[in-house]
Amino acid sequence: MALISTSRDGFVGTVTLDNAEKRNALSSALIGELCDALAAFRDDHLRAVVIRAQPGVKVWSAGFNIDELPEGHRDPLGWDDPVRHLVREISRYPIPVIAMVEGSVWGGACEVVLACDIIVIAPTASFAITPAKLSVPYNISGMLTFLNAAPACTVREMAFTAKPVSAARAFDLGMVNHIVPVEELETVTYGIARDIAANAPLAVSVMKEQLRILEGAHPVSPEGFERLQGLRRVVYDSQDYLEGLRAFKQKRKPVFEGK
Ligand code: YZS
Repeated sequence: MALISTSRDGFVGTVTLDNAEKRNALSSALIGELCDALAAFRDDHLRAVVIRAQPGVKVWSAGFNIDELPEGHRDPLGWDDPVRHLVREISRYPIPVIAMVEGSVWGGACEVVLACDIIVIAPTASFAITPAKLSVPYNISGMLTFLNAAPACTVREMAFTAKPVSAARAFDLGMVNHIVPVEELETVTYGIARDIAANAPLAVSVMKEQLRILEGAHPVSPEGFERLQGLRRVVYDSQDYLEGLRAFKQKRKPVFEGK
């Protein structure tokens, strides 16, 4: 069964997340389809891509498919994890990607949206950084996505509390480009997409790559990197990580003991 659908209008492509039953959780299957759609749009030389969910959804995406997280003693968010592939694909994609969001956005999906080039939201949107709810050690480049998208004090509050930030607050903090009434979401989003598509694609594409490289220009020493990986390992080797996964599957609140 297709988990996304696609359409195109002139130089603008659209990917619609289409698995509302599972709240558009980012399974490897859904991400595979999404990456294939992006590749097809790139091969056809489209000039702007919109990623959206079905109109009226309460949940834009529930984030990483928790059922696919490993059962401990393995980095749950390593280099080959599907969410990492998708974030890399969007940020290295030579075409601007616009996230059009109504409804809540959780965890890995929050990173996916914030990795997009332009974000247009309805007042129903909200954003949560959730690793602390599950005891997941978020990966290092993912933390950089958050830091590039929001002030450090906001990232800290969002990461430590795991509470959703409202659409209005996300806009006030500069995390998103536009907040518009839901009836205007498509008009504004596709207006931006058409403006981009009317411009010089080589120049747009190279500016996108320049910004990606400049945003990522944070040197980390080998020792610092190894320290962070070692600290992350303590988390995914912990009892709390297993408890976080178990509690989600059993639909109950986790009881964390810090070990
Ligand atoms: O019971 P069924 O089979 O119908 O399935 C339910 C949910 O189990 C499923 N589902 C998910 N399955 C896998 N992974 C998910 N993230 C996920 N979210 C939901 O979808 C079916 C409908 O879910 P309900 O809970 O009944 O829907 P609803 O009452 O509308 O509540 C929607 C929310 C989104 C509030 C609720 O599903 C929820 O809290 N989901 C988990 C949100 C979350 O914490 N996501 C972060 C996932 N973690 C990550 O992205 C990173 C690894 S990290 O943890 O590091 O941030």
